[in-house]
Amino acid sequence: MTTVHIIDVESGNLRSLVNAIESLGYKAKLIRSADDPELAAAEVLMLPGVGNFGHFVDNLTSRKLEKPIRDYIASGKPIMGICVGLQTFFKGSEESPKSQGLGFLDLNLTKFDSSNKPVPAIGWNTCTPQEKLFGIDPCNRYYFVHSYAALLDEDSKKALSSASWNVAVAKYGSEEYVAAIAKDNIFATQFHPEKSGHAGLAILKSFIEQNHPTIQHSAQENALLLNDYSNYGLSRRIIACLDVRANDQGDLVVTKGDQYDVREKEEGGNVRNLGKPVEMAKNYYEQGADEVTFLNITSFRDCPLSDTPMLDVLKMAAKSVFVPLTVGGGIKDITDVDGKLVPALQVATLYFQSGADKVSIGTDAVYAAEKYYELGERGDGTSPIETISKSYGAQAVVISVDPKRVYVDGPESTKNKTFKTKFPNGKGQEWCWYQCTIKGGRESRDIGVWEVTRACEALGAGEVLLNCIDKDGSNSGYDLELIEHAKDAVSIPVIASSGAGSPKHFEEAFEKTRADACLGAGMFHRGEYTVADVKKHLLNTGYKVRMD
Ligand code: 1PR
Repeated sequence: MTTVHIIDVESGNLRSLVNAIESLGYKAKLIRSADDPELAAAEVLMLPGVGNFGHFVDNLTSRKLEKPIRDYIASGKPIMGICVGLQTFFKGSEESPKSQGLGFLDLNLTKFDSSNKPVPAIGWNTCTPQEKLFGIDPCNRYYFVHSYAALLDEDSKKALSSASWNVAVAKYGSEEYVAAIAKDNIFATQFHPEKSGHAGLAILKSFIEQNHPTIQHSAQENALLLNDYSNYGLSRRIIACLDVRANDQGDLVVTKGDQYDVREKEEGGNVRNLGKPVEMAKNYYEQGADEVTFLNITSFRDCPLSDTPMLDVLKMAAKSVFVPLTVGGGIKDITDVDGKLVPALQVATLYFQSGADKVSIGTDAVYAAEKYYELGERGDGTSPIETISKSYGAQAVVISVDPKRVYVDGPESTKNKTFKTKFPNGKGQEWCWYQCTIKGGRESRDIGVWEVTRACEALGAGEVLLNCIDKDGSNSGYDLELIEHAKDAVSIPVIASSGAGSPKHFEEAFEKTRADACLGAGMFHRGEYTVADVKKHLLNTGYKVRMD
């Protein structure tokens, strides 16, 4: 059995890559030091990196790994870089001007232009190789998360081509950049194949087996799947969400509420049990979900770290789900059984090490926003949003808001931002705002979605999961006015949630709002529609969604 060796300089969570390699039937082993005798003996080497360019390349130098890596490359054996691993093959990066890359490509990395699009670039994009390249397929989507890239113009394209590099080119907004490169025994991708579903796994397999399959598509497939570069080139995401809690028998189950009430209406009022979390996550991945989100909905109860069942759920799910995983509920400072305080950053770290790509913060996001305004629109560096974002980057921090619509006579009736709705209430009130709640809707606070999302963006959140208690479980479609209200408030991506009951509702949200992603729960859990049904509907109505 082939063993793949992976350079680990603790610059990120490598569990997903190890899981992906093992799922393909190979062995994976981490190499942490230059003294490891396995490094010289390795037959296939991977160089994965996330985060800061300087931190990564400096670590390679300080751990004396640079020379053995160069020797390995000189031996002609295959090496693959991933994300910052790809960037390491370049000369340097604007991100860390004092640090030097390996310099195999005579080009520097620069930051994407953020004046006309969101940076970091997060999501599913396409890319096109010049020649056959380990099965990279322009009709497939691959998962990217980065702010810096090897941007291309006519001169740099010519230079790379005359140096015999096979380049796969991607486009984000109007900027073209290197999505993958190959020459001799070096191959590298800016995207994460281990998070790019079956399409990504196929690339890993082709690289390990060193083959370059031929890609062929019918004209009809090309018409449906090739990127039209709307939405900056990123496909609209469809997310499956699993609300998880223990039922009355103590089993961990996926449940689903109506306006957050998860108990059956008939006598006895048991917690609704819709299935097993890991099994359902795997099903949604196989159906083509672009992301899977787990929410521990009883996290408002104090739960010691040693007894956090979601860690095991995540570890298990990450073995068979190769798209980004988000986990929420209980990302906060915790007092453990021995009375020791465990900071939210440490809680989040455990989730990242278990396979999460993002953590989602609910109750503490509202507290952080309240404090932000008390301090005169600034943070004090202590909130979970700030500490986690600082360590893992904004793309790893989602805030999950649970608002309800409140009607008022006019903007002067509340300190919170209002707007005039197209749907006045029974009393004829035309103005409304969205009041945020905490602890799973159990307590309302005097702060709105507008205020919370803006504060959290300023504190370092990278995305908003926008629930709506009024719409939750209603199957009546998303609250479109709420989505636009949130999009007006922030520039980070907004995930529309609550109310999806049919594929048409997803289409409606993408057509009538600027939602970056749409999340569904009940309609998938009850088997009314699959994620694939939604994707097919969107594809047939002109949305270039990811098909895997
Ligand atoms: O406050 O940081 O510990 O996080 C708790 C998390 O748990 C929050 O993200 C909060 O939204 C979530 N939560 C708490 N109680 C409930 C509940 O339902 N009783 N679920 C809950 C939130 C809403 C969505 C749902 C959509 C789509 N559920 O997750 O999936 O509304 O549903 P639909 O498509 O069926 O309409 P913290």
